[in-house]
Amino acid sequence: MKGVTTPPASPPVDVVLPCLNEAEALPWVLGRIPPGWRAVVVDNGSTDGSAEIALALGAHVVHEPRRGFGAACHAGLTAATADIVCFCDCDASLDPSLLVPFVRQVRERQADLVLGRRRPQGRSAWPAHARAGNLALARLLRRRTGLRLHDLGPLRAARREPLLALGLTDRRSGYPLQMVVRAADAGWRIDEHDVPYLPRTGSSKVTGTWLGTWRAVRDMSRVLAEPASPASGTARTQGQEPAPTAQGGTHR
Ligand SMILES: Nc1nc2c(ncn2[C@@H]2O[C@H](COP(=O)(O)OP(=O)(O)O)[C@@H](O)[C@H]2O)c(=O)[nH]1
Ligand SMILES: [Mg+2]
Repeated sequence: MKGVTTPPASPPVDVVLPCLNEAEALPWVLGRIPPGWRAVVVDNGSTDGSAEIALALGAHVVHEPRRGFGAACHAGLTAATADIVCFCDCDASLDPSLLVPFVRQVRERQADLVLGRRRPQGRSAWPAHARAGNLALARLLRRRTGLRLHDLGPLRAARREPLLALGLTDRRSGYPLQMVVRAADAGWRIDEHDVPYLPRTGSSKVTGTWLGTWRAVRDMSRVLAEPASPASGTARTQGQEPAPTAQGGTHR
């Protein structure tokens, strides 16, 4: 009997998890991926068996040999197939189940990009220098784009195809900022929600060290120095007055 082979259905949501030596954190993180969603763990050259652990726990594993937070995130975005893509760090500092309302908002077209504003739980969750740096960055972002965001956190949700169309080029610490700047320039509606920020499992590679922070500042300064694209629109954060367009509607 001839069987009809249907192509495997895409998951409704892909969650990209950049991963560099997160063996300890992976079980907690993957255990909190909402049912029916797919975890896309991007292994960035781990030496602690992270890739094997992620595979054994049922995640889709992508290998990105080029180091860098942006390289890992972008490899995950390229490998994703779902209509909606989320990002979450893989260090157990953020609970991916908190993405459910983010995705609902994107799906219902109430926002184009939803970000988690990190609210540290306990003193060790977020070092003071990282917190101060992030606040300064939010101010610079506001000056550059008009967006009133408080954080540029790694927990986020958006549609895959428009995300790819942003043509992000940063492959290091500037990636999350470049995503927001370019989305703002393209007139996306950007929203943020408070999310608890927990002390990470294992050791930090970016903002938990002075070198990592210095690199992040350098990468982010580069992104902020990029000229806005000529076709850029007026970005809005939710709750702000809509910017009128030539047609009298609201700009997206
Ligand atoms: N810094 C860095 N993080 C990476 C890389 N590849 C994957 N990651 C992951 O990116 C996430 C954020 O890194 P983390 O060290 O927690 O940064 P922090 O939260 O700013 O201190 C973690 O899940 C890392 O495992 C990389 O090349 N560099
Ligand atoms: Mg972290």
